[in-house]
Amino acid sequence: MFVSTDIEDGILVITINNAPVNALGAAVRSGIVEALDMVERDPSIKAVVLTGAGKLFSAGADIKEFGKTLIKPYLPDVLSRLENSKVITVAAVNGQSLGGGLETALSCRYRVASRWAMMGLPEVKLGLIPGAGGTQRLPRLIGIKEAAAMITSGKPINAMKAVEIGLVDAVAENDVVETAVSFAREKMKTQERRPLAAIEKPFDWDPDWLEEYKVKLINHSRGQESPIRALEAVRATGELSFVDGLKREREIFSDCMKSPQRRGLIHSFFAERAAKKVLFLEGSLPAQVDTIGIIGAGTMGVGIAIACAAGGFKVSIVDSNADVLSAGINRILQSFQRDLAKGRITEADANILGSRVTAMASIDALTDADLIIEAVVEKMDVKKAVFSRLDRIAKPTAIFASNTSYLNIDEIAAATNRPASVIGMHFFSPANIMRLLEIIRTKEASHEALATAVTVGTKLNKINVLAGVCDGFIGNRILKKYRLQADYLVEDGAMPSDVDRVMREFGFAMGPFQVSDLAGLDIGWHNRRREDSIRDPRERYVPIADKLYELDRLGQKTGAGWYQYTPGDRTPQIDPVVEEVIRAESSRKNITRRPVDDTEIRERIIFAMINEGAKILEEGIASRALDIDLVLVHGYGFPAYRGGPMFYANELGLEKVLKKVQKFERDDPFAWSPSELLVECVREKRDVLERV
Ligand code: 3H9
Repeated sequence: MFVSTDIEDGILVITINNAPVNALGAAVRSGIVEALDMVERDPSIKAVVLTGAGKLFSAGADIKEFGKTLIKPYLPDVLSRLENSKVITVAAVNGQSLGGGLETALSCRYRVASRWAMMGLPEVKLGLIPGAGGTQRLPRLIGIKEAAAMITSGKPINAMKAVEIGLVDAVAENDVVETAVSFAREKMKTQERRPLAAIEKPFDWDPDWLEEYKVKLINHSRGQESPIRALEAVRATGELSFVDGLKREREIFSDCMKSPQRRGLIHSFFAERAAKKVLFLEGSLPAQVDTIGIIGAGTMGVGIAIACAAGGFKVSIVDSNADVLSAGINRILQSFQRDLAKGRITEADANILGSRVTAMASIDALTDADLIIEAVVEKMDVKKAVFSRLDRIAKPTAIFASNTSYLNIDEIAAATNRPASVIGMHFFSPANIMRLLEIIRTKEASHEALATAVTVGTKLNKINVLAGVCDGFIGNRILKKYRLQADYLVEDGAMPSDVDRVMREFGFAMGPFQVSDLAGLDIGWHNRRREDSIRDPRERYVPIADKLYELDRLGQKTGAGWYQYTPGDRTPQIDPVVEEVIRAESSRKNITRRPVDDTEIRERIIFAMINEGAKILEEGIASRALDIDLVLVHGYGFPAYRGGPMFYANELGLEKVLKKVQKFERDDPFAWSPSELLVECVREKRDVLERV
């Protein structure tokens, strides 16, 4: 039974019951229509209260139906019937009400919400726009400005905000359905409110404001089309009748449904959900973790500590340098105070969070930690010394994790007598904000240790991706190929600003050279020095970044790097000095600089990422293509609307990708050896890059 009904003294309570999220699939839509038929047939029914079973009202349309033939009744028609019901209708919004779920609530005459209800129209995050009247009804209810913000951002709002802006009529103190029933009884006595469809246009209709908003939105959307298309539909509320506005909304919705961006974003949505399921760990019991020890109170250690405290763990943070430790603790406490000032948490929450964190001067104090995360300097000998010390002092059941970004954790694990308890937990900076967590499966890691990291990561609200040991794991290994191609392109004839622009046009927030200026050229320099001893002599080496480093051009922090900056302004400006360094380097290597067009820039960088991703799969470093996509989207700014490099490769066609890789290989065989998996997929005409 996808929809149940219950008549209580003239009030029909309709409950959507479609676990896990009350999606509005065909059976639910039919169920609502049947319930509305009851209202038509039974004159004793004077009002309808519509709610959801369990914790949610409804997560909206059933995303699994997208791309398939649609089954009647269609949601817009169902909602039009609901809106035109001859009796009073009240939505009892018992929990999350998203997308079509909120559109359903908007088609009721009144809305009562529980205190924990969240309401939003997140369709743009799926590459769509609301397609069941949301763009037409919401602005008529709360005004064009609030509605445009909700619809184009996709962000949900809470019940307090909803009542403040008039999205809901009341917030229930107790049971929301009982409150909605009483509310309906009250409203039965008074004159009924008009349906939203009957309102001519939003009360704050302002085409000039919309135009300004659109300009900001285009700048902010980085090539993602759905927010701009959604605004186009919102605009119809002031320019067209309700009926024609609905038609406009429908046309745009159908356009978006066919777009590759919709496919990319829905791939990202399901990939995130799939990341919660790590098949080979199913059935493995995680260890009980109450206290997490963190070694190192620098930027990473501090971020990890904030995330762990927010995840409900007791945190002991250690640094042998007393100044660093006290600065670290201050930064942790300040971060809770900032959240308090921004209204994200209450004072009581801030105090609880603060009380969870303890500063320790020595590793030796971590005797009762259940999980210990090391975040010290990236030097193998330092890390080995830390782990060997831990081995002596930590309790036998403790699990050790290294936050290294590159180093061989098998080697670190070998410095202990319990390698099965050693894994990697590679956080991304700032660790309390970035959602990605690479969990590194060392050669001897026990399932218990890995399952523990997954459970802790989930409590920290991270997207967990398992990766094997190799230089840079998934993300930094692919990033290296990206960076190398960017450097080669510059040596061959492009300028950093060309490469950065093409990557921004592809959807990255910043190009590689801008990122380098932001991070600091010293980071790359140290990393290259680390690689000097392991770099294959056949690899083409571009020393331009070293030359800039030697000129003390460390990026934004020194006012000059790949670009120059005027004080107090982060806008990168092209610098003739850099162009001179680049030209001199090309000439020193006898490279005849040539025009490099945008397609070549894009393909060399993106195809290098795809080829490396395929190698990572073929070697078993990642077990699923979607894991690689998640890492690049959530850790490296790959545009989510392109799905990630592996999804994008499938969309382009693997044969096309392989042909180009083989063409590039002719110029630089070492950089471009094609992945065997890629070759195999093309040979076997498999259109999905996945090990089978
Ligand atoms: C829309 O409404 C279009 C309309 O405007 C117009 C139509 C004409 N459908 O996330 P979780 C599955 S577009 C189908 O892990 P949580 C999900 O895949 C829709 N399935 O739980 C997972 O399945 P599995 C606009 C869905 O508690 C399971 O439910 N709505 C849907 O962490 C649990 O999900 C949205 O964009 C769905 N709509 O978070 C809301 N939603 O177990 C999308 C979820 O097999 N949903 N599933 O892996 C969400 O944001 C979160 O799921 C929610 C719960 C916050 C609701």
